[in-house]
Amino acid sequence: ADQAFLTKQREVLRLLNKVHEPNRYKEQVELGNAYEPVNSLPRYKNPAPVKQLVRLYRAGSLLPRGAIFTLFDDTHREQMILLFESLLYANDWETFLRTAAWARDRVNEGQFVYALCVAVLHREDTRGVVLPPPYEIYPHLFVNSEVIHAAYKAKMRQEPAVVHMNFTGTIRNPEQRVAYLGEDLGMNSHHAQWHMDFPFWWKEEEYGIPKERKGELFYYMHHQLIARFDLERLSNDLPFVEPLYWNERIKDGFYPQTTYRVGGEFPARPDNFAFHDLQNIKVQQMIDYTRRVREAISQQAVITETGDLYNISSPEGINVLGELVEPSTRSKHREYYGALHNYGHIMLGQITDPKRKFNMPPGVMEHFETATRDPAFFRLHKYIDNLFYEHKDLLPRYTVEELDLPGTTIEEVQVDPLETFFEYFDVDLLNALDDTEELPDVSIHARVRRLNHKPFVFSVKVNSDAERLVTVRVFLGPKYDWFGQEIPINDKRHYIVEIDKFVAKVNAGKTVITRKSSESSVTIPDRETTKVLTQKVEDAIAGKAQLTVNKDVRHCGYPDRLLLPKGRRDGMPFTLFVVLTDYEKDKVNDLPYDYDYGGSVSYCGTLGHRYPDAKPMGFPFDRRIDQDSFFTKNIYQRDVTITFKGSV
Ligand code: CUO
Repeated sequence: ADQAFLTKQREVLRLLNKVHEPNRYKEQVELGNAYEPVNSLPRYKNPAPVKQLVRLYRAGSLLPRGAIFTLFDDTHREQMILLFESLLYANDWETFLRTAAWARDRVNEGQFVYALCVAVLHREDTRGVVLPPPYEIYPHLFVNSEVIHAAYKAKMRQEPAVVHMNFTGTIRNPEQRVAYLGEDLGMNSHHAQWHMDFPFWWKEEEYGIPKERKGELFYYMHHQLIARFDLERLSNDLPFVEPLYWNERIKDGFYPQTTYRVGGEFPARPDNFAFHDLQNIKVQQMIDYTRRVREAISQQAVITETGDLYNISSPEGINVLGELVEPSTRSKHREYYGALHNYGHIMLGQITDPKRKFNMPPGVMEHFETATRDPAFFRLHKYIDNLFYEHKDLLPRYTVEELDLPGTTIEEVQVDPLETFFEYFDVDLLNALDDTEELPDVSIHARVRRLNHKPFVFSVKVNSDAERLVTVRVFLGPKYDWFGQEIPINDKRHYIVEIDKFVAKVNAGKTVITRKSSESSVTIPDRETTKVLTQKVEDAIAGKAQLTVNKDVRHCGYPDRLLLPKGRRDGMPFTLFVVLTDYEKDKVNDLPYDYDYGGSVSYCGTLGHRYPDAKPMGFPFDRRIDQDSFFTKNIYQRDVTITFKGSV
């Protein structure tokens, strides 16, 4: 890395370090104090947002520092977007840094972190800059209250500490058996980063940064999260998730036992609680939106703002539907179809204080960092997912011509033994604690239990009549349901998770393709800690070591540890699928082997390139399946067993 890049990386880390502490870094403070954004308007490609931001700041109308920021609150979000746009429109790095240094001590820290992270992810001149993991920026959103209290105690006593964290609840709550997934740090940080890469509030034309197939990816990534949750449930003798509905009670309550840095505990929800009208969102409205979306699906056309009908029966229809339901700024008719999914998050987040009588802080569902902790998250998304499948199920089945890859046969698939286990992981809590003049920092970590698996290799033996490039698509699905019945393929497709997707060359004759679990296209490895990252940058700046920059570095990505579901102690049968398709037809970007960016393309797409697969996401399991004609010679299935090797 050159010095210019190292400076950027260092400044970004500083901006995000102990962000709740003002006056942290002398140079940045001076830079911020000396900067008058409104006197520097020509430094911005579009000066309107920064002008408006400063106006609100001077009027004292910004969300105060210390207050809880939620993206789902319109005012909070609009202010955050003003800052994001100020950062995005800064003409050069200098202006970007000055703007950020100015904002760091003046804007609410939640808004600041969000805007800064999204800007760093999208600016051309910060490509390759690595952000600290969200659980180190905001430990409060990732660990429970008990841990925070213990950490404070340790700091007061000036004793380094490792605090054990338990999953929320007790064994009397069956849902707790899968809390290890919903509360997994890597999973929550994947989800939070995904929403930073694909914000629902993104203005493609204005920013000039397209987010192609964003609506479809919203459907697909969340569908995969639920399918993965379902496989964990099955591994723990729990039935598949049931969708919720607006006029039905939510059977399982949730006690987050998590606390805000300032502002108290996250609100809890008792068992069998009903949805309530909020001040600005009514239960009946949600029912009406649902009805309209379902009408659009059954007619295969949505009504646009101009009253026209927009056809959704083509393979691109799912993208339009995704944008309608999330909704994104590209919703074909925001008024008419509402904001089914986003409002769902708010309805659940505010369920226990719907009239805001008690001024309770936002619920876990109102932050992407915490949403999956609540089992109702998966129920909300199952309900949304079922709408998507109502649509997908109206599309014609793939024909044999679409499925087949003539001349190519998978003869055999071999895979190492699949084994999972629990391990410990320590999270640095440094950012959780206040700085005090008298008390220096001591090392304090939370020790969490998390799922992992033994690395494995699989190999695919192919017989081909010619040399060709093939896309290899690997999936895993359940074999039996909760009742022990074998699941027919047309039902199974809903619970099939993607394991990998890559390009390989097959020769005329026989070829053996081998691939490692660590290469998977859905996952990323553990994120680098702030400490390690900071040290590396300082060493590189001092000329003591080299720092290699990966311009395609991804923060979004399912944790590699969770690639496999837990399985059972006595071995749990699953079905492994391998599908070969013609890469010449699948390729999108003009590069050799298009699936190589950043490692997590299947769930996270790419930043700055088109989604690298022309097929509908989830192909070929996204549509109805006729089991008699589905298994062409390039589609292979076999049983595999996942064995859980025990607990720490
Ligand atoms: Cu990711 Cu609902 O969209 O949490």
